[in-house]
Amino acid sequence: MEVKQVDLKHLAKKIESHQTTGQDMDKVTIDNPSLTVEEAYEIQKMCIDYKEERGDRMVGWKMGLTSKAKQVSVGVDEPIYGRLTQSMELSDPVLPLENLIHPRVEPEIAFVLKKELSGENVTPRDVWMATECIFPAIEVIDSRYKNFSFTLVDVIADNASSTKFILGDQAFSPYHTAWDEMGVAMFRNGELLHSGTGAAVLGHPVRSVAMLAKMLSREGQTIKPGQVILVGGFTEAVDVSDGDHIEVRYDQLGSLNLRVEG
Ligand code: OOG
Ligand code: MG
Repeated sequence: MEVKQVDLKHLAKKIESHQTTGQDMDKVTIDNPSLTVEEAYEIQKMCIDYKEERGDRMVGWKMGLTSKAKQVSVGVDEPIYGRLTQSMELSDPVLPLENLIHPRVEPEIAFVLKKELSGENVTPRDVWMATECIFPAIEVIDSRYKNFSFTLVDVIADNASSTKFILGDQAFSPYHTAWDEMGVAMFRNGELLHSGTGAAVLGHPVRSVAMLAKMLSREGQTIKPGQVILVGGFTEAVDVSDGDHIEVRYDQLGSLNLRVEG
């Protein structure tokens, strides 16, 4: 019997076009139930190659589904990673809705490294020795799948729903505060929707960076100096629509704001 080979390139082209045009699509696992996690990461990488061919540039990584709240809300119970590019970074606290499908925002922090991190034995101590600074951050995710519904393989292939992110202007020393104890509170139009602490992210956000290095080592990849790493949402994400104003207050770091415009 002939075994049908999954055409990863074809799937990557398709997903990447939906990422660019902001049209929703059926889950890739519907027509390709045998797709593996490894193949999904290959598709993710190919999508970024297509973006780079058009002049975009990779600037870092994101971890996703590192908190229980996030895992429960999307029904996928293991951490994943995605790739961040230059065009995803917002330079002003304004989110244009053009080419987005059903965006959600999450309170995060981002590590920026001064030294390369590699290998499957990376520890929190290694991460501290390699970290230059930490920023408060907001991530905007937007699944390309209908109804924001997916399996583990689908969401990996769709670059872990990566869409936009913004970092605060002020960088902080890694020793500024205890990042697991740091509280965040997320407001939409003045209403408090979610709050949590850094401990929600794998017990301590530093563990998310260590886990990323380990996951990348399986693909022979490393985290490079200067790369941004979003550690994963501290709380559930919130839906946003035209005219919304998001404020995230971080203990000891100030606030980040995002205005949503149609
Ligand atoms: C997957 C991406 C999750 C996070 O911070 O947990 C994520 C999704 O929820 O669509 O970015
Ligand atoms: Mg996130």
